[in-house]
Amino acid sequence: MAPEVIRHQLPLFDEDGRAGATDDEHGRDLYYLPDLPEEDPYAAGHRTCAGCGPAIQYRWVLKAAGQDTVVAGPTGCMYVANSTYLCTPYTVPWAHTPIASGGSFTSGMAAGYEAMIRKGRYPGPYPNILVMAGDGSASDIGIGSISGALYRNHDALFICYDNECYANTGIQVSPTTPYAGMTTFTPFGKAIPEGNRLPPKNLAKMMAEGHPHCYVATTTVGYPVDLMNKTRKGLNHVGAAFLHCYTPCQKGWVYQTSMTVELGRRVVESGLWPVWEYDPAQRQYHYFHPPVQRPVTDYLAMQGRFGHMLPEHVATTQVGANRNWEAIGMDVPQHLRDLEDPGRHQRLKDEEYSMPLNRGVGA
Ligand SMILES: Cc1ncc(C[n+]2csc(CCOP(=O)(O)OP(=O)(O)O)c2C)c(N)n1
Ligand code: SF4
Ligand SMILES: [Mg+2]
Repeated sequence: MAPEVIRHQLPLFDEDGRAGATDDEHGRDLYYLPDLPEEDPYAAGHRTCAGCGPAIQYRWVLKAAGQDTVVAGPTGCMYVANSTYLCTPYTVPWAHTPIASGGSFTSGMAAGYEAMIRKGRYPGPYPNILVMAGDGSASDIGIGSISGALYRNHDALFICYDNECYANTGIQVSPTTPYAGMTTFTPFGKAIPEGNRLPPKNLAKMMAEGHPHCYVATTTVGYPVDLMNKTRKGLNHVGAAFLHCYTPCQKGWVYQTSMTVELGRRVVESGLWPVWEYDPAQRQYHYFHPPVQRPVTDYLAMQGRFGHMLPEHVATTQVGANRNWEAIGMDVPQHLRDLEDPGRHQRLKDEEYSMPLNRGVGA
């Protein structure tokens, strides 16, 4: 009889009702961290920019996954900056894949381990198998291979680290670049004053709606325990899982280096990044309701990529945020409804809105 495939069951970290965090002046607990593993499969030695959101995500994900893990990474910043000749931060097996093949490569790893264990050629247990692909890869060039892997239900975790641009090739627009986000391919000017005219692709909802048997969730680097627990839930799920993680790109978005995690909170608190989990057993979405609801300007004004926005562009972004609040079952306070009126805004770069931060690109 073929040997049984034994799978890991990773325990969840205690969130103690504090995943949303709470005890600064907005009621957020900024410093809550339960006992975390000391191991760091993503160790020092990478060459990403200071404050790089994807690097923070990689570290937390691999801390949660642990040493019995194999990782794939399609082309992008997190391939290039992490695999300089003879130097890598990984203490677990890692492989680079072409940008379009993160899904198919990872399917192959999953199928290969299953087959080797059943044939008695690998002792097991079945390792944690995951791929971390950029938004250009996961939502654009490689979306077909990831969708195929989810559909076939390979037992692996497929993660999109979303820095909302093709960063590695010079901050070009990607399908997840937000409306009015300036990139090198969407400069603002007289003809197109908002820079990027299109709303971002709703990648995670596409994955959940299109593959209803898969575990799907969204998260951000602003909520490390949530990110690590969703990593573990995705790995514990027998079958395919997809995680969409918001990861600021310091170089492309132009903000103060120390603000990466704060951005990960504010994008949620301004209604621009709903955090949720899709449970395939119940076929239900569970939405996180943050304790704070902010105007979108609290988020936009921290970043140089939005520094060119005119009142009507800010109002358009607020409209989108307000519809997101409704979609996740939260009331929209009157002061946020009022901000749908362009007349309520000034040009974003007016100091009234800004934090004392780098205004760089577009300022
Ligand atoms: C088929 C193909 N097209 C284009 C490229 C060039 N390329 C290398 S990295 C990269 C950016 C990838 O963007 P993303 O997946 O979002 O990762 P990031 O660089 O933002 O981390 C591109 C376009 C490539 N390697 N392969
Ligand atoms: S360009 Fe952006 S994603 Fe790439 S290493 Fe720098 S901060 Fe990270
Ligand atoms: Mg990217």
